[in-house]
Amino acid sequence: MHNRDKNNLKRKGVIVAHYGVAVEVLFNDTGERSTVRVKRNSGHVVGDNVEVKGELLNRQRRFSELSRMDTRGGIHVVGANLDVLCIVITCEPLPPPGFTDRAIVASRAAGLTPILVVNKSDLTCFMEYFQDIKRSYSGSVTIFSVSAETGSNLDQLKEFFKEGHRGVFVGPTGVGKSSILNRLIPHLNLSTGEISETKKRGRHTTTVSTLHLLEGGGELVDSPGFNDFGLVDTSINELAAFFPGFEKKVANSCRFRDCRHRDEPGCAVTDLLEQKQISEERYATYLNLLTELEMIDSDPKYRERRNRRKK
Ligand SMILES: Nc1nc2c(ncn2[C@@H]2O[C@H](COP(=O)(O)OP(=O)(O)OP(=O)(O)O)[C@@H](O)[C@H]2O)c(=O)[nH]1
Ligand SMILES: [Mg+2]
Repeated sequence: MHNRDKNNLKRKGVIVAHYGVAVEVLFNDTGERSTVRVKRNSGHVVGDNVEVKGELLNRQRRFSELSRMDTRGGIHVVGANLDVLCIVITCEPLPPPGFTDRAIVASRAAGLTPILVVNKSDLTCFMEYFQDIKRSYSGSVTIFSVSAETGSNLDQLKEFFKEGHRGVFVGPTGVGKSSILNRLIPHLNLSTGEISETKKRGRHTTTVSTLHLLEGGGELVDSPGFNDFGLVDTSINELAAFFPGFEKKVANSCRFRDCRHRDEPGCAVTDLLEQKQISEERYATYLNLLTELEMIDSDPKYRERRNRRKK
């Protein structure tokens, strides 16, 4: 297409990479890509549908948005127009305590389906770890056990996505998010990093989010690793309903309708704890999340944001 035509045409596309002051747009009509300048902190994210005319870029309304809060209270939009959150975890490096539960709750609150992708099945630490994960999460979310190293079970992931899902890989640095994508998409060649021998942690190899099309159908976003998954758009009432393992028990099972499952009498969740159907560690995560959400709820800035979004 000639440049003159390009400048006059309004073209629709999707943001596939974000480089701070520029975004890469994949156009729907021709499959071409081009870089368009944006203001720093313009609010655009990977997955945003846009209309481009010359150097002007208009963002379209999002049908979904997944946000998280970092430990300093900063809010980050992980991606737009996603329907699946792929939580990538492994036994080396282990995710921080509570990471998986936080990610599942955030995903459900944003209307995304969470899936667990447990990577590095070739490692000796894997089997025991995977049994633990299955004990905690089977029945709540779909779990894939994969290895980017050997390629094991990656066809199951492809099969899942070919229905046309758009997912984002999230997880701590070094779990193998980019390595899995490299295996799923031949010739992709994303940079992958070494894990430091002393700290058993990755080194933040991926620095920007990028969206990739899977050959058989579906789309996946690779994102930079992070450890902190503070909830932003979840209400206190939603927390227990979305917390993995509580799902069936919470609806109408407690004596009090407004039970927060802390120390109220006749609580179905503390029953679960006594019956050892939920671990002390995961219940502690629930209580931490509850306290965090109660604090957020008393902060007018966040309350206003959440009320705006629920409209
Ligand atoms: N043994 C084994 N190593 C793996 C596997 N997948 C990834 N790795 C290794 O783990 C290290 C980190 O992989 P990356 O793909 O860079 O991890 P990442 O999650 O993208 O990390 P960030 O981009 O920093 O968030 C690399 O040395 C990979 O070779 C796996 O299935 N088995
Ligand atoms: Mg990476």
